[in-house]
Amino acid sequence: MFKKVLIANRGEIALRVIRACRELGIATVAVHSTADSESLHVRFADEAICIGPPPSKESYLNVRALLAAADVTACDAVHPGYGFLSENAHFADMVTRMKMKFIGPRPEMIQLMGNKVAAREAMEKAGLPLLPGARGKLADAAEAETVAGKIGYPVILKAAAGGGGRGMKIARDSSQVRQMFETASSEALSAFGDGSMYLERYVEQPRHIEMQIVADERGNVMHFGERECSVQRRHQKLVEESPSVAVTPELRREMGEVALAAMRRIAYNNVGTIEFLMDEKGRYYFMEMNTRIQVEHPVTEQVYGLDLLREQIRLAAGEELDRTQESVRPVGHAIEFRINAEDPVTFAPSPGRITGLHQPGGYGVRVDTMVYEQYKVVPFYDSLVAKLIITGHSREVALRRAARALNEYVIEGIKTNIPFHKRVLADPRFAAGRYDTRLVDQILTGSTEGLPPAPAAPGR
Ligand code: MV4
Repeated sequence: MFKKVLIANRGEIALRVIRACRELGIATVAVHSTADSESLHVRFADEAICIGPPPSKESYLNVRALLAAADVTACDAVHPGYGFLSENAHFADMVTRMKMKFIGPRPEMIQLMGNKVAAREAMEKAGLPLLPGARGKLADAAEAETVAGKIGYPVILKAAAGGGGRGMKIARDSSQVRQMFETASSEALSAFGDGSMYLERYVEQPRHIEMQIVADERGNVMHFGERECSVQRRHQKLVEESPSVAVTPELRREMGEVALAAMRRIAYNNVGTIEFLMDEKGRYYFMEMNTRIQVEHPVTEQVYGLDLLREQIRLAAGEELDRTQESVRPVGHAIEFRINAEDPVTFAPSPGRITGLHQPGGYGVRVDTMVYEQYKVVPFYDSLVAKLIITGHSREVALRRAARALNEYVIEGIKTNIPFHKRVLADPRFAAGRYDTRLVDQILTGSTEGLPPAPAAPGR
C-alpha cells in the first residue's frame, strides 16, 4: 500500500480523499492556493503546501508546482480528485515518470477517452451500442450533410475534443448542417485547439444514465450499477440518484454485461464511468466515458455498501477486487443534491462568508462538504459547497427524507440553490420518476408537459 499520497485538488473531494487515506493508514499531503489556506483539506492533511495564487491555472492546474510538491514531500502516489488535472493524460504520465503512482487509469486510457471520436470508435469495436452517425471524424461540411441526409434529422454535431456538453450543435434540417459544421468546428478549434467534429442522430428527450466501473490491474472488472443524472442545467448536474427508475434489474444486468465486456476489451484499469443516453423507449447508447472518480459517486456507495475512494486507492496500489459481480446488488435508494453557492433563481455565483450554518443529520443523511461556520466561499473555483446524500429503503422513503433534510439545512451569509432543490422534490414528474433531461427547464419555465393530467373538475 502507498505510504504518502499527494492530493492535487481542493474542496470536498480533497477532504473525501484524505478521509479514505486516513482509514487506509496512508499519510496525506494537501496542496492549496493562497485563497484556500483556511480550507479544511489543509487542516486535515498531515502536511500542506501552498502551490500558488488563486487562479486555477497558477495553482491547481500548475503541473510543475504539483509535481515539485509531491517530490519534496516524498509522496509515492498522487490523487487528482475530479475536475482540474483528473483527466489530463500528460499529468498522469508525468506523475508516472517521476516514479509515483497516478491514482486513476493508465495515461493511454485517459487519452483514448479524451478524444470523443476515438472513444466512440473503440467502444463500438468493443461492442457498446452507438447512435447512428458518422464513422470517425467528419472531413468537411459536405460530409456532414451527406451523413445527416443518410441517417435523418435532427442530428447533433459534437467536437471530438469537447465532452460534457461543450462544443455541441443541433441541426434540424439540411439547410442548417453545413453552416453549423463550420461554426462548431472553428469554435472547437479556438476552444480546444482541435476542430475535429463528429455527428450522430439527435435524441430529443434523453435520460442521462451512467454505469460505475471498477477494474483491478489483473483484468478483473466489475460494475456497480447505474446513476441517473438527468436533472441538469446547462450540463451541470444538480441531482443524481441510484438506482434509476428507468432501469430494471434485467436491463441493469444487460447494460452491465456489455459495459464489462468493453472494459475487458480495452484492458481498462481503476475506476471509470460509462455515460449512456437513454431514449424514451429505454434503448441506450454509449455517449462518453469518464476516467475519474465523479462528484456523484456517493449515491453508488450508499446503495452498494462500498467505499469507492478506498477501492480506487487499493486498486491503484495493485490490490485485487475482493468481491464478485454475482455477490453485489443495489439495496434501497440514494439521492444526491449538489448544494451550490449560487442564486436559486438566476444561478449566478454567490461567494462570501458563511455567517450561520446548520447542517442536516439523522438516519439516512450524509453531508460531504468542506464548509464550516465562518468559512469563506471564494469566487475562483466552482460553486459546489456541499453534497447532501440521502439514503432510504425505497425511493419514496428517500424523497420524504430529502424534503425533511433540505428543510433542516441552514446556510447564512451566501445564497444557495437549496430552494431550487425543494422545487425539484415538489415536482410531480420528479416524484413519479417520469422525467428526462428537460426537467430543470420545465420547472424553470413552469411547463406542465409530462405532468399527469389534472383530475377532472367536480360537477357543478
Ligand atoms: C446528445 C443528446 C441528444 N442526442 N447526443 C450533453 C452532454 C454530452 N455528454 C452529450 N449531451 C447530449 N448528447 C445525442 N445524440 C443530448 C445531450 C444533452 C444532454 C445529455 C445528458 C444530460 C443532459 C443533456 C442536456 C442537453 C443535451
